[in-house]
Amino acid sequence: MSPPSAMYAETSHADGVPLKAAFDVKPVPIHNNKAQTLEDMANKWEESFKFAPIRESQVSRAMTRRYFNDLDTYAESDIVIVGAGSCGLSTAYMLGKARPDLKIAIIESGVAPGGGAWLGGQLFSAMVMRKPAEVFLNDLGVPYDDEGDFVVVKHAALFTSTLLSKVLSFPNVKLFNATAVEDLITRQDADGNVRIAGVVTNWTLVSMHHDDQSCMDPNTINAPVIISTTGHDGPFGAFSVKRLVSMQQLEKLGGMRGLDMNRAEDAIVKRTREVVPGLIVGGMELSEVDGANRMGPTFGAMALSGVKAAEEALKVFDE
Ligand code: 48N
Repeated sequence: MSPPSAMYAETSHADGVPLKAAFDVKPVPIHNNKAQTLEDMANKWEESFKFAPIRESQVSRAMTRRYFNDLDTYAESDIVIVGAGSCGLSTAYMLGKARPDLKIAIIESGVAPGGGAWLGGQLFSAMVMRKPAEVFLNDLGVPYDDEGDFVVVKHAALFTSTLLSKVLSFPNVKLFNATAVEDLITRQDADGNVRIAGVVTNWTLVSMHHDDQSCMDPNTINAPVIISTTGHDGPFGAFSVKRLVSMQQLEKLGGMRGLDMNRAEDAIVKRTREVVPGLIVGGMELSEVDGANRMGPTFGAMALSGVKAAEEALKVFDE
């Protein structure tokens, strides 16, 4: 087997440049890729198709440099949104549009953001939103069938993917997915009044296994405003409001009530608010605080609760 140095020299993408120099040299594109359009590629796979060369470390550095730069940038954020479900993403959309000057971090425990909004209900793909939530869809540019008092988006994934793509395109919004908020940062004033001042995060797989692995301490993000939209179910559902109870900032949770669409959606939107100083709660997490009914497979309140949560957060920055 050839010695490692000779093996590396053979495989360095700069072809024969000594290994050390290969790491430092800016890769000179040696690929005379003529393809400018997909049509250029058609039926030429054997004749001329070839990917440009790469070294694995370039991929690693391309990812890690950006990720750790983002962690550094958002270690001090203006707003942290906990949960990238339909409410959290709607909140981020409104904030990203309104305030490109604010640093907004979204912490999502799942690898895939979107929460419960990939299906309209059970296994059905169409998503219902009651009017006037179609106003949000119009702003987002999502088409729908108008059924009079409500509208139907042909696939919930069309709504969620459109919303997600818009949110991720904002330069001042960063999504940290597969990352869980596992505690809240607090500050106390001289009178003992507590304000939420940031979040404590860890990789979700770590957060889910604190009981069966040796301690892995968390990371933190400081921010003056936290918007919690962690939903009502799932492994971390209603996380922030449950934590407020365990840290004795809320006496108890009202507990989500039975399904009643007409009562639930108005209540969730109207009650989206700052529950304790520094922490705004929206979406279905809110139903656990006040004992609001659940609405089941209709999503207008999630979108408009996000609109209201953004409005509440901006009051802090507009003061
Ligand atoms: O979709 P959800 O669960 O929550 P919402 O409030 O955005 O939307 C709720 C909606 O999907 C419904 O439940 C519908 C309307 N049905 C109502 C009914 O009556 O059944 O999204 C919450 C997101 C999820 O993606 C979670 O993974 C995430 O929050 N999450 C967290 N992310 C980070 N850290 C945490 N501690 C955490 N907890 C939950």
